[in-house]
Order: sequence, then C-alpha cells, then structure tokens
Amino acid sequence: MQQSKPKILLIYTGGTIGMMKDYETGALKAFDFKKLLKRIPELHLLDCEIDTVSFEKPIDSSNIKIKNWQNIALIIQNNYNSFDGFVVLHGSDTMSYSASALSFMLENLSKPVVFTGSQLPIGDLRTDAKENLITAIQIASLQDKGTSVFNEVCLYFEYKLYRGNRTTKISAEHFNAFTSPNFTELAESGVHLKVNNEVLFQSNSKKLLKVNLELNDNVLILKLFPGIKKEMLVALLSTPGLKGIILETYGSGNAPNEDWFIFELKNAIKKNIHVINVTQCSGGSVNMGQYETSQQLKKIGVISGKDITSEAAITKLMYLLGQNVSAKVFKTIFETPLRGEMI
Ligand code: ASN
Repeated sequence: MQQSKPKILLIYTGGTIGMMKDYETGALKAFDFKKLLKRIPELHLLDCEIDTVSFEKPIDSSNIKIKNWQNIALIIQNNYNSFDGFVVLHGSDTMSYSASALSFMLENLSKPVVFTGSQLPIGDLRTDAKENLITAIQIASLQDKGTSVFNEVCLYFEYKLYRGNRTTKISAEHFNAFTSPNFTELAESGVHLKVNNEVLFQSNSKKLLKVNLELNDNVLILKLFPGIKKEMLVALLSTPGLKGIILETYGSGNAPNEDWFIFELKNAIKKNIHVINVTQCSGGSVNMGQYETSQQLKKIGVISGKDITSEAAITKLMYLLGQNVSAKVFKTIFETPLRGEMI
C-alpha cells in the first residue's frame, strides 16, 4: 500500500523573500503571495503535499508585533491536526524574536515549525530564497517510522537548521545571516541532510498542544555602556506599567557596582519589576558572583539569564508575564529551561 505524503502548511508573513522593488521609490516592499508561488515551480516536485496561507497584508518583519505572533500561533493551532509540519516564511530582521516567541507560545509541540526567509527576493537571479524554502519544507516533512523527526520551533537558513530560540541575526550582508552561539545546529544540509539526533528537543508527545496566546509587552531591554547615567536608568525604570527588564551586561554578567546603580535596581525589584541579567557577549553565560561587579546583582535578586540570547530572554519574559507567574516563583521559572532556550 502506498503511504500518504506528508502534508505541510506554508505560512507566509512577508519578508524579503517575497519582496519586489517599488517602481516609484526603489525600496523593497512585501508582495502578493500567489505571485510569489508562481516563481517557484520546483515546489511541485517535492515529495509532500503543500498548502499555503498568507497574512492578509504581508509585512516587513521590522513591523512584527505580538498580534502577528498570535496570528501565527492561531494558524498553527487551527491546522495542527491536518498537517505534519509547518514552514513560516518570515523576514530575517526579527526572525529570531518570532521563532523564540513561538517556541514559548506553542507548548508540547510534537510537530516541526520551521522559520525561514532570505536575504535576496525570490525573483532575484542570485537569490538564496529557493534553497532555504525547499530545504525548510523537506525538513518539515522529515519523518522516521511515521513520526516527525523535529518537534520544535526551528530556524533554517543557508544550509543550517537551528533551534529557533537559540539564534540571533548576525549579518545584513551574508547569506549566512544567523548563528546559534551557545547551542549546536540541529542539522546541516550538504549532499545529505545530517541530523544531530542527540540534541533534538524531546517533547512529551502524550501531552496535547497548548497554545499560550497571552504575552505581556510591558518590558524593555537595556544595553549597558560605559558612561550610563543615573537619570537614564531612573527614567527607564519609572516607565509606567513596566513589569520586567532585560539588562544586557558585560562579560559573564558584570555591571557597575556603584551605589546608585545597585540602589535603583534594588528599588525596581522591590516594586515587582523583574530584572534579568543577560550578557552582551555573543557567546558564553552569565555567572553572577564570579566577579565583584556581579555579586551585588545576585544579592538583590537579579535573575540569571545564563546563556540565553536577548531575543529569547525578552520573549520568555513576555510569555511568563502573560502567564501571570507569581513573583515568588518567577525567578526559579525564568532560570529553568522551558524549550531548550538555556542551559
Ligand atoms: N527587512 C527584511 C525583513 O525582515 C529583511 C529580510 O527579510 N532579509 O522583513
């Protein structure tokens, strides 16, 4: 008996992949999806069934908002039982944020959700879009004894498949636009697709998919720099409604240990504003207490982001706030890996 082909849902949100030059301004603008598909006749040659759905108005990913993440999550929820895998076509600028957000929103995922896009539009002769799209679809279709090989939110770009919430965009020029500084690739595409089986996320497949739509965006990221002034910190921390802040610190989680700095942070924590320590280094982990310049942070209750990316940290913060996690356990839960986003 012939086995049925895997069914893949292609979700088009926008991004360079589907852009064309505006005749008047010369700037790249998101384009109609149907016309985009006509440019890739190769899709018909793939050994899977592909269905497509598009954002009503495709966007440049610099315009992405929580409501767009909710839209993607709802599309996946509504089609979850009818498809074997999902490919999300997305602009590369904020793809790591979106992949991170979706990893938290989609709990107990047992099917692949693969984000991809490109640096050049699909209509460009030298485009990187075709390879990215075709391999992303093959990855989403990959099965072993009838079950999906990948059960997590991934990001595929330029021959590498990454855990989505471990990635960051590093180049506005190279086709190799992403990296995953603290976690090895899930797979690499060469003559063969080499899957790194030992590192794949093991979901509890007995549990049903739970879609968490609530995210709280009363959050901000503050990157420290030598010379940061008290007035700036005070102004940021008194933002009305602020619930949490990602503090991008130096090295292994170090910050100025001047009295005013520690005092303002301590004050914020007292007011139930969560402060998370994430390193501005592209690799490595926060280790509060290693230096004198991080001992105080630890003492006043700053949360360790360990080796998390800023993209995953800010979306994890939005997610946990959206879940109304109580102040008592917030630190413990934040410091626990939920979707493989930290050690
Ligand atoms: N500005 C584009 C976007 O993020 C960049 C890209 O897709 N390469 O939508």
